Amino acid sequence: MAAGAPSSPRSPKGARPRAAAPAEARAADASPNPNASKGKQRSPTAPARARPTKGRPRSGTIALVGRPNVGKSTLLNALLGTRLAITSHHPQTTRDRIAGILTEGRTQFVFLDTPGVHTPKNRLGQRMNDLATGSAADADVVLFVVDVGPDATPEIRPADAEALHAVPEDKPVVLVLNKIDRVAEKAKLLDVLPTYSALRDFAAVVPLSAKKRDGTKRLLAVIEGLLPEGEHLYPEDELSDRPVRFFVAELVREQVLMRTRQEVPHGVAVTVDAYEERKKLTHITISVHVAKESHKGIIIGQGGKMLAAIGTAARERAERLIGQKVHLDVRVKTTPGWFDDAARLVDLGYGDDGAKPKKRGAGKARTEQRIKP
Ligand SMILES: Nc1nc2c(ncn2[C@@H]2O[C@H](COP(=O)(O)OP(=O)(O)OP(=O)(O)O)[C@@H](O)[C@H]2O)c(=O)[nH]1
Ligand SMILES: [Mg+2]
Repeated sequence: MAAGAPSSPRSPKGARPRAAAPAEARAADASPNPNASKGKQRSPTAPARARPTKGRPRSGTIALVGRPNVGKSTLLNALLGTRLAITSHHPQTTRDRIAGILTEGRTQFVFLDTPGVHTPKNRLGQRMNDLATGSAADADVVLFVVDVGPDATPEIRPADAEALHAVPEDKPVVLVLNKIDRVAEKAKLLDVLPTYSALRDFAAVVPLSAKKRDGTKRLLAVIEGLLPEGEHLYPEDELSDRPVRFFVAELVREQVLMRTRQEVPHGVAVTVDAYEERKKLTHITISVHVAKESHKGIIIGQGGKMLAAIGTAARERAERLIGQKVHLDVRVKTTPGWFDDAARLVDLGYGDDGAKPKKRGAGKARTEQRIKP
């Protein structure tokens, strides 16, 4: 995918280099979408607590860290009040560090969604873990996210304990108990607290449901109290440090995650080969890279049906994101074993560039089209 893509979307030179592929399949789709531009609004259910407009500004980075599938990306979206990061029921959905920026009054929250901390099986997995632990080390505040099951059992999963171990001791850490909508007997949550508190001196413990956006206002208030005083890190009208093209690639990957199973989704990478904004239409060419030739047929589907469905759904969401009609051209390529090949990982957007949030005015990428709140 186009992590930190280097130049203006108007320039074809800014396209990520294409990986070599023995064959290509295409699905083009540019039918009109009456809902275009709706997606630019923050949801009306977004946290809307009035924040001070006077006094010293507060600003800082807040890393969302935890094992895969606990709901970090869902929580990021709930805090921002908009669907920025892709989510899925597959573990290891998030592969990059993605900044989501929320400016309320004099306070700016720079949330860093991170990949789930896990036992890596390849270079990609190692990079993902490095991004998570690096973000935790660099951030001002860490939200350590765990999920509670329907029984709210007080046992700590070893994988949770390991992920917490990766968070530096000196960080203010807020323990977020997510998915409380699944717990029928809420009083049981109290039994969970002593077990976790024995692991670390948490700055606060906040039970919530990211999916239902229940408890996010309280979490924002807690975080605000932990943020350092300082000027805002980003312009107020910015929602992410990533350019639009990054999110378009993610939308395509999200469709693949939704429609495929087992090892297929884990072996898929998505790159933007061309991104051209015209007056009334944005032309985008995307490559879906699969790790095995046999996976190519699965993504294309019978008579090209699967690829067409992926293209249509991703295009509709891209149109809402960009606020303009989109012509999306999706190709499928086989790039064997890309997740263990250092050079291929760089080609596919998984180089070292995603490790740190790009600050205001830093580098050429700032000239790329941005998502506005
Ligand atoms: N019931 C319930 N499900 C949730 C909640 N938050 C997230 N989920 C679900 O949990 C699954 C994983 O959510 P993600 O937000 O993708 O999890 P993640 O921690 O970002 O996962 P990785 O990116 O793989 O590390 C999805 O199916 C979500 O819909 C919640 O509050 N309640
Ligand atoms: Mg995620």
